[in-house]
Amino acid sequence: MSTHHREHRLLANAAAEQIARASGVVRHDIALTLGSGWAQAAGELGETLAVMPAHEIAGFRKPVLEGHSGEIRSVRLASGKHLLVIGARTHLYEGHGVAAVAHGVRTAAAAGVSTMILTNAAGSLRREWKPGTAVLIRDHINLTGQSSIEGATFIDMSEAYSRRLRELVLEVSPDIPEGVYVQFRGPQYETPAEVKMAGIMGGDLVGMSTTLETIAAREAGIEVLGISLATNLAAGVSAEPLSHEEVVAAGQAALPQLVELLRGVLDRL
Ligand code: 8IG
Repeated sequence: MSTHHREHRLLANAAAEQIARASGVVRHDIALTLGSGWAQAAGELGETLAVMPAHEIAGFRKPVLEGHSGEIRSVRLASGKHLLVIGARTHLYEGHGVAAVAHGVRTAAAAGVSTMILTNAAGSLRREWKPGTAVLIRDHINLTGQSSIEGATFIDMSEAYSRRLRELVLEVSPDIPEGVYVQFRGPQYETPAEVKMAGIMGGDLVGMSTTLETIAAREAGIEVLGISLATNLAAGVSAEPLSHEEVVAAGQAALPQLVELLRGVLDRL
């Protein structure tokens, strides 16, 4: 194992220890990363045992985005399982590197998590997915040109987004559409030509997160469920220009359905 590897692991272990100390929960079962628009769901999933400002936990930073809570929360679910809610995500476009991006997942792994739910807000290539539509991520295309792992680590990605977990979501929400999420580095939104390219490649959603976290989770042996909230039609799909305010507003309007979906899934895990 490389020195880098060991440093990342040590930082994640330190963070997990802080979380265990603050919450009194030695091992968490499930982690949930909340993307833009999903933050408000955090308090509605079970009994909160502890809330911590993420920047007080090793390796996390203050969120730069409206729509991210910047909190890490330990929640006891009705089932008795322990959920770690990560309301702080570092994006590749912030420029802190891939290790910062993967830190939430590595912390979840160090906290004992075996299932990771990654949520995000995304642009949609499908006109029929109106702003506020939740979409199950079936697969991804990583266009960042980067990976969150290093070395001769040949992780199998043939079912990166667990079929078992997707089927479970379909039990809760039979009409939820499925799509392929394409991650661009950002921070600029795509040009219409780039969106068209993503579509030709087989993409349905465009965003700036998730794929590098999924890779880190698969490396750690964690089962991944990905859910996007389609908050805008991608550039060129609609005549409207893109705005972050639109994203936040669509998230707010969709919140009750998102909470219901998450609760349904968490109940079955
Ligand atoms: I919300 O249209 C949201 N995030 N790359 N493109 C990219 N990221 C996004 C978009 C979008 N909408």
